[in-house]
Amino acid sequence: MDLHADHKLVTLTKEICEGLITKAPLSRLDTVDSCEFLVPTSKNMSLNGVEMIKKALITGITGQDGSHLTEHLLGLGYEVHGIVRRVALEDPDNRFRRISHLLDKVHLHAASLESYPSIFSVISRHEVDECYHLAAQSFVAESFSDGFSTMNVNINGTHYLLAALKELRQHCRFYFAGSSEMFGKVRETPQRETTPFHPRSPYGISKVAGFELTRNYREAYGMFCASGLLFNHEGPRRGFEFVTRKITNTAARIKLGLASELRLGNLDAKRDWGHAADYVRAMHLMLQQPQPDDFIVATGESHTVREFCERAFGELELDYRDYVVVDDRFYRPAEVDQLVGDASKAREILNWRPTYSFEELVTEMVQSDLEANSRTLT
Ligand code: NAP
Ligand code: G4F
Repeated sequence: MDLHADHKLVTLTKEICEGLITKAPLSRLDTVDSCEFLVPTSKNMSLNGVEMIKKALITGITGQDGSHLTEHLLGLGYEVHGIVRRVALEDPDNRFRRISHLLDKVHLHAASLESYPSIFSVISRHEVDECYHLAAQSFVAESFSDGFSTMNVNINGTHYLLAALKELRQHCRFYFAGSSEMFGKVRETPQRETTPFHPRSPYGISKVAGFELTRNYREAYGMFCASGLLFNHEGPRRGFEFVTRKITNTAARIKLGLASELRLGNLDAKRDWGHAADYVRAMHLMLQQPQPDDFIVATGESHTVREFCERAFGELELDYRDYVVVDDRFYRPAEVDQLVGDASKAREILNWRPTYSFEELVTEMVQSDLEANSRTLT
């Protein structure tokens, strides 16, 4: 029996089974004091008045993508669980700022990607149907400063999750947050699912390892494990250290008289920038397919950091050349010069398309930062 084929196994109590057996057009697999049914996974459904609410577990729920994905899944009727790590200084206003509007709707569990027992414990206590593994040390520059932590969290954390799911919930569908950084020194343009990897940073290497682990669990154990090869995606919730947010936030501060210059590294690097709200839809779609597979998610358009600056400062009627200072400190030991993705497979199979243009993305980020910085003045 092919358990991937758009169905999942659910366990029901004997009473509910008895009510369903004669009525539901489902495969009955077992009866003891509970029974298991194969039900379609495409949406939450009601069986004889029993609401089959899907449960999702998100690692990295406090991050940019985690917050957008949580909103998306809640909107689809999911019960959303998230893993958060303990920190010494509790600062909920700041720590949970991206999901502060969702805190009463989600279930948060303390666990660390660095601890297999903590992950095992969360998964053993909650019968999740889908697991979105987004948590990572995600800043490429930091991975050059501390490659060991990056590798430890990004590779072992992925392995711990997969191993715990294999032990406890083999039918849980798994999404791995792969990255265009895996293509690094690109072998062809645009990059496709078949383009060979040539990572250029400890971060990129860790993502190749996570991708291969995910594929191996799919092939070795028949688990539904899919990877998204996502190109850069941004938005007003982007971390301030990433170049887009650094540009929009500093440009807004310059406009308001709160800053006088913007120090950047390589202005000629090219990236395929989309909007995070668009990209989380693709993550969800990947886990609704009949078979697990890997997909590129990209806009197919590439711009230089310089073009991003020009557009962002232009939005505020400023000329970036008057404010941007090139600073060697922000160059990387090995750069990824240009990335642009071919998302035709996602378009055809997932029916996924980005809705934001490059111009709309920059405008939204600049206006959001202008508004936020203006508030600090009043
Ligand atoms: P992000 O904003 O940096 O969020 C990272 C998340 O990971 C945060 O929730 C963070 O929690 C959590 N985390 C980090 N280390 C952890 C640890 N040791 N234990 C538990 N949680 C930990 O990243 P993002 O932009 O949302 O990206 C999500 C995922 O997609 C990442 O895996 C990233 O590498 C990948 N990706 C991103 C892009 C992109 O352009 N955004 C593109 C391709 C792939 P704290 O709040 O506690 O720090
Ligand atoms: O914004 P960035 O730091 O993003 P990067 O390195 O492309 O990585 C992001 O996208 C990946 C997907 O391809 C994700 F997997 C990853 O997790 C992350 O979300 O840098 C973009 C470009 C680089 O070429 C960098 O050298 O901007 C260049 N840059 C120039 N000056 C700068 C700066 N980047 C940063 N962060 N800060 C600068 O001052």
